[in-house]
Amino acid sequence: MHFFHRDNGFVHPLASEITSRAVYEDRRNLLRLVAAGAAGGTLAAWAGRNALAATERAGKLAPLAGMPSKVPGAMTMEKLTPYEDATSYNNFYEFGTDKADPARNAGTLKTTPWTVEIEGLVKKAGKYGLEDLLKLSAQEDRIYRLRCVEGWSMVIPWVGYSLSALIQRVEPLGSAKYVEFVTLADKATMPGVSSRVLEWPYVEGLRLDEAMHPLTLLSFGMYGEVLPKQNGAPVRIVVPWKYGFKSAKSLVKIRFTDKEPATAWNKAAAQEYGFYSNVNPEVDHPRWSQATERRIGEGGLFAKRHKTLMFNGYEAQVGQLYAGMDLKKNF
Ligand SMILES: Nc1nc2c(c(=O)[nH]1)N[C@H]1C(S)=C(S)[C@@H](COP(=O)(O)O)O[C@H]1N2
Ligand SMILES: [Mo]
Repeated sequence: MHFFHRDNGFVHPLASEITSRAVYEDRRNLLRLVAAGAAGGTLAAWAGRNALAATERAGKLAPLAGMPSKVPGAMTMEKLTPYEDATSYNNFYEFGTDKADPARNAGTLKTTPWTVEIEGLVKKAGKYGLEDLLKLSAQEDRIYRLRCVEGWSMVIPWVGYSLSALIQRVEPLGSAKYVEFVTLADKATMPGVSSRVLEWPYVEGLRLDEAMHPLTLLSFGMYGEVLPKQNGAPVRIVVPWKYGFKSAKSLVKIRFTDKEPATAWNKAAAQEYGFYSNVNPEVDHPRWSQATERRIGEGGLFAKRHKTLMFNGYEAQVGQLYAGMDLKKNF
């Protein structure tokens, strides 16, 4: 980001309250078929799942069942990014700055046991084990666009639940206005943490109302399986209307504060990466336009670029959070 030039191309049905086991299974099968490139991500393709079952990818990771989300806007029908692309073209600087580094190097990440510490302006501070977090709320499938500030995008079927479920459980104090996300920085297992590309640990943050928005996801999986390490196992944040770097991976701490958190990319280059970092085609990065994006998996250099959408296409859901704000100043 700071170091890279603009990416220019080179390189359902609604769930009923009680969703049956069979529906979960069908949904997962669809996600796998799509991941294998065997289906187009449409319900029509879903209907053909049995015929295509033989092409199902051999699951390398443990399945993580989710039910189709009921949160408005959480299920784009755009074609999913192939699983292979979403798990081999990554930004996770703790494992190196090359797009292929996380897939190559993240095998060393030890994800069990794992705890997330809740601290700061909150009643129920403490360490929460992954097993408890997994059960805290019902897991949902959510298909979100992911737009990286570098000018590329993907469509990823995540599994998780609204971060608001966790926030409500831990009871923030009235004085809490922001949420800070701190991610793992372990020199022994993360080769990038010895470099000075960023200040470690990687820190991100949201305003409390942004963190409480139902689209903000606490994610444990993707493509119907537990998160691959390169995608931020075992638990990460996904904020679909903001540039990808706000979606912090491999979370170890969530801190409630009354001050805007100092975030990793803002500390590295404040004039380029603001606290808000809402996807906005009208606010260019100082070194490149943000008007369009390259969809990963669509044929590289010769594929037509997509128009970038305001708030990454989630304006109807999140626009109200920024009513009256100058989005050019608060970039
Ligand atoms: N801890 C941590 N989280 C991170 C990053 C990182 O370098 N370290 N990169 C961010 C960036 S720039 C993007 S675009 C997304 C990429 O997520 P993905 O690899 O799952 O697509 O992760 C974000 N979360
Ligand atoms: Mo990114």
